[in-house]
Amino acid sequence: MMHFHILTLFPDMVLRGLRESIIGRAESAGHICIEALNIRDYTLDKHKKVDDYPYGGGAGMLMQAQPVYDAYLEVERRILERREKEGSADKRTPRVVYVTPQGAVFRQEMAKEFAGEEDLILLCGHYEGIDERVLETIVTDYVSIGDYVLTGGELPAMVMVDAIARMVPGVLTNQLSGETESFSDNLLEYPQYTRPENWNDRTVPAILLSGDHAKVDDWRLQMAKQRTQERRPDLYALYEKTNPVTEKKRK
Ligand code: 6GU
Repeated sequence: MMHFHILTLFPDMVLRGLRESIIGRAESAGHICIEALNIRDYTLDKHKKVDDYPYGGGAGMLMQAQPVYDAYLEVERRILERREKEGSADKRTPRVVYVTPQGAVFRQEMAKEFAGEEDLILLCGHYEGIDERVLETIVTDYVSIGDYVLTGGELPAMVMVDAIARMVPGVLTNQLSGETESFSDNLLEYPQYTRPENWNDRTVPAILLSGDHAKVDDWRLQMAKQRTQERRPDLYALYEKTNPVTEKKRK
């Protein structure tokens, strides 16, 4: 069972989003566990303040180090206590992912790698960011979900938990789908069709009705390559690098 620990100012937003659908069922089934701690609960400020002005001036407010650090210490304490109780052999210190546009862009390989952790801590920033000193103290990985700016780290954290959780064994009922689908080979998915065979005068490609599985597989690969070339030339370049063209088969 993989444990996600989310440090955020909006725990309800994160939990309500992740307790729906497949990820929600995975939690009910005991494949994963998701907890969210409200950073505001750990402030020592009598007015529950968690932010302040940046030294040197500039726009906006920053999250202060103290409440973030104390929330982190509580998660760390819970993890060690649970591992002790379960007699866990895992001696790794949990990774702490700070979700920020100032990070490496999240990719499928990272999702797979993080899915191998027993515990994963995700830190969501708000306002203009977090005091650098607490980041230097606790963060192991800086990860972004893409080159655009959001108002907070909650949506990115939800994106990452979803992508990571579905790679945890048992979460997907169709065990193959986690492996064989989009990006596992730097290719986009091929087009798919379901009933009816004729819809609005548009028919399903005949080869898919032929029952010839080898031909179907080949058609799907060709379509996946064509679509990747057209829509994601950057990904297609990676595909070609990892799948060099072999000597053409001769008759
Ligand atoms: Cl990970 N966080 C925030 N706040 N904004 C983002 C992001 C992350 N990735 C893209 N924009």
